[in-house]
Amino acid sequence: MSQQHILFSLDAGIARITLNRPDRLNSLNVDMHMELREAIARTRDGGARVLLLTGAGRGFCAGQDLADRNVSADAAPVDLGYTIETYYRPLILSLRALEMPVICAVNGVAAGAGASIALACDIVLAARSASFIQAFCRIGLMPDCGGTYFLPRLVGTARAMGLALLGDKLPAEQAADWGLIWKVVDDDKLATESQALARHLATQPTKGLALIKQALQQSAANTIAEQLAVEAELQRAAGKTADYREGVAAFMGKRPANFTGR
Ligand code: T3D
Repeated sequence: MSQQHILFSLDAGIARITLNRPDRLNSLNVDMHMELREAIARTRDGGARVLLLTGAGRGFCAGQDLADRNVSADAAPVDLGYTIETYYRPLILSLRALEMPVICAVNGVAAGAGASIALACDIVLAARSASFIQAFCRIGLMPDCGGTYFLPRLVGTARAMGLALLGDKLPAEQAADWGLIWKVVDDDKLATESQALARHLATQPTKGLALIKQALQQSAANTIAEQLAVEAELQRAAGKTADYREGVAAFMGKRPANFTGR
């Protein structure tokens, strides 16, 4: 696959995608979207048990590449709905649907769609110097890529409104304090900590983890009765996995489990 704008590797169950346009703070253009799409498909189909997403250079992702648009006064209006539908919506949905944990290691600023992409991941680690910016309002747009879905659910409506209407920089530590992300680590520890987390998750019961992810995603729209039904259905599936048998056998045998992801 082409790797002009991203780097992709798959090794020992760990798929790794690095957004790689550091001189543009890894902002997204169409080619990058297409490479990402292919990398996520290879992650899904290639036996990976965890995906680790990060950025090259000093930024994680500054959202849409604004130089990719002709918005001069005499140009025809750009149909942003088209680009959202064609590129961003499938990207967010594919990350959410991956049947494995997706770790995001936010190595620097995450702005606009870059922030939303991070929030679409399952476990977000950020470098202490990183930040999150709902930059959309600064250019007359509104949060997209699930921003209006993730923000109020993660930090509540008051903070979501403030972030989205003001576009202020939210430092990583405050993002963790507010519950927007999982954890902050020192800058020089981000690579090793995120890799260690990926290594750990790649040895865990992958199907069970995928079911946890699915259940928590579904809970956002469900009543307690509906969610109990979801839990029953998904637990039924978990109970049929080889890793469930192995987990119980290992517990009873007082030995470490050897999960295969099946
Ligand atoms: O269009 C659609 O399809 C709709 C979808 C929209 C989704 C969106 O994401 S809309 C939001 C787009 N993103 C932004 O508005 C953020 C723009 N960037 C910034 O505000 C700042 O760059 C940051 C706050 C993220 C970081 O600031 P700073 O001072 O650390 O870096 P910088 O100097 O601004 O940026 C470094 C370089 O990257 C610079 O290029 P240069 O001057 O060195 O040649 C800058 O122009 C470039 N860059 C940064 N962000 C983008 C970008 N180039 C193109 N597009 C960008 N988004």
